[in-house]
Amino acid sequence: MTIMGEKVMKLLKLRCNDTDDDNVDELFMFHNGTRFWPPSGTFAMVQATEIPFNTLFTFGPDEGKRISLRDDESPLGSDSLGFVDVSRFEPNGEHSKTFVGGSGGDYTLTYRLGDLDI
Ligand SMILES: [Ca+2]
Ligand SMILES: [Ca+2]
Repeated sequence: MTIMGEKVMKLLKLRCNDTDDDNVDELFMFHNGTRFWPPSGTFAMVQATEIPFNTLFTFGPDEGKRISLRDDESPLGSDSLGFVDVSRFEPNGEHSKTFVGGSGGDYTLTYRLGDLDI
């Protein structure tokens, strides 16, 4: 009997290459449509900075994941800064992708894929 490993994705860092707003964005992120970061409120980032993550997601039966980034514009809602799609069929190791499909800003997500023995 073969014991299968569980495919996992660990977020490593988020880099702000350029903000959407003039100076600072008020960020929050979603994993497959569920808000997960920050735990409450928003996180402020300015151009040419990055923050580390240590967030682990398991794929389970899913073939892919979507990480979405938004910039708060309270009280007028929020702006989409795009998404990063991750497939379980990408090779294990570190990857960096720029958020695409948003209305502005330029952000790069770095993550690692691997197999967790279960
Ligand atoms: Ca904005
Ligand atoms: Ca904003």
